[in-house]
Amino acid sequence: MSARFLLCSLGILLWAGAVAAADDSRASRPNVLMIAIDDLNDWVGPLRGHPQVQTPAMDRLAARGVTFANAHCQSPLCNPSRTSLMTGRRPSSTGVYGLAPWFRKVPELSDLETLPQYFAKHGYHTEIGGKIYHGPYGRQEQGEADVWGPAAGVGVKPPKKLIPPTPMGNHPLMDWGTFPHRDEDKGDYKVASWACDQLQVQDSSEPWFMSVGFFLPHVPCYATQKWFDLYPLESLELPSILANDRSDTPDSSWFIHWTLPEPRTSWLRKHDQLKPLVRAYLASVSFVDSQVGRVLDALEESGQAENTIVVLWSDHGYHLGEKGISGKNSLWDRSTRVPLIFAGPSIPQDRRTGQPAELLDIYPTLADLAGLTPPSDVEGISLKPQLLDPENAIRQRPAITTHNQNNHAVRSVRYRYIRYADGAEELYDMQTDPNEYENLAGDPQYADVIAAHKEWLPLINLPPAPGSAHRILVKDGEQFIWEGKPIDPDNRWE
Ligand SMILES: [Ca+2]
Ligand SMILES: [Ca+2]
Repeated sequence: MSARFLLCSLGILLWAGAVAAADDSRASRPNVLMIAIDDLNDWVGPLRGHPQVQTPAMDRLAARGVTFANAHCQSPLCNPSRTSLMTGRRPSSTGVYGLAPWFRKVPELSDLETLPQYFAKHGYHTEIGGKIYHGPYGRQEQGEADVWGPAAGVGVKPPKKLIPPTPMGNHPLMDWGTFPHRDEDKGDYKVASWACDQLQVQDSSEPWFMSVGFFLPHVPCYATQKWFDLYPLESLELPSILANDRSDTPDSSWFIHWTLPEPRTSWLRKHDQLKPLVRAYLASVSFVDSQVGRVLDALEESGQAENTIVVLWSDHGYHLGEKGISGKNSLWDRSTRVPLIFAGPSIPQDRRTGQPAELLDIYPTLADLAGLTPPSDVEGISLKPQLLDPENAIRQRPAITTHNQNNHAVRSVRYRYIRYADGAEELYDMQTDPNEYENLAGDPQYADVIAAHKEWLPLINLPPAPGSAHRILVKDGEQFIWEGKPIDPDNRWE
């Protein structure tokens, strides 16, 4: 027998042993089904953010698991929120604050290991369908996922916009209402169909990590008539909107969303569009919930539900008239509070926690739940203690949201503290004032509360990453500059 043959045989034996060991560990790993929803605020059954909202699928998921009732995004905008969640880094640690860049284009960030890549490294088959990263970012790129499903999209659209021309250029996405079409022709329906098909054929001998991202209730809020019928206009309840609510918020609270295509409340009122927007948003939420339901049904039918962790999240919240605006880009609960629900093996059923949680925590939490050691350099904290003991496990760290350099919100169990780049502050007692009407920052009796929250402000605050664009605010000396143009604070358009 030649030495070469011996070595070769030994090699095969070692290789076979390694494969067997890997197979053993693989077989015990749970699958992960991550469902993302775009621009969905707390208007879902489990968070009770709107008294009339109907989301039976999310209710069903919450009944199977744990709802984080005080979960917040890291940035109130698609790209920075998703970049943070998927890379495990705060916006202030990457400088990704705007709708651009795609982080892979930034030399210092290009090698970051994303959540699916981390699972792929540990033997998982990975799939991404619909909106997980912002826009076209990462789509079909080698190494981001094993399988790419359909892109997210609106799907069928009406021949022309359904609402009057909106300010700031009548953006084509700024639209809402119903028109004759079929649910089957919507982008989210197609994404759900893809996910259902994939769940049917997933190999049960290999763990998989599937990300499914829905587009609605992102504008345009188009839904078919049946979803509008759930919310008759006559009985529709509007959110609580306080007149002059911004009289006690600093100028910087305007600077961080200085000019945007999303109409302000004054425009909505002037054009009788507040109720139609609220109704269209609710209809879109119920439609997208039905697509979540289809995916959850497919998971049940696949026979793999018992060994699959499900996590559902939204990338940030949405104002529907509160504090003078529609849209996101603010540091209040309306923009930052998001649904975050986990269900699956070892997670107790029908429980909730009011401990603060961050979308940043999803990365280490999923790793932890899969029995893997979370990477040491991700900035989130595993939520496993809260998942195992939702009512009692304290999370020391508050949830921190960042919008552009040096503007942060710190949300604890009881308070929301906001500090802007120019030092301006807000403080709300969320227990006595859940709508954040009264800014307590100037009241000396809250000095200790402010000091305690200030401790948590991020120490690293990078300037916008190279290639940053869209919704970027920078401060040059005393001058604030929005999207490249100096802000004139006296020329405020409310
Ligand atoms: Ca979004
Ligand atoms: Ca106020």
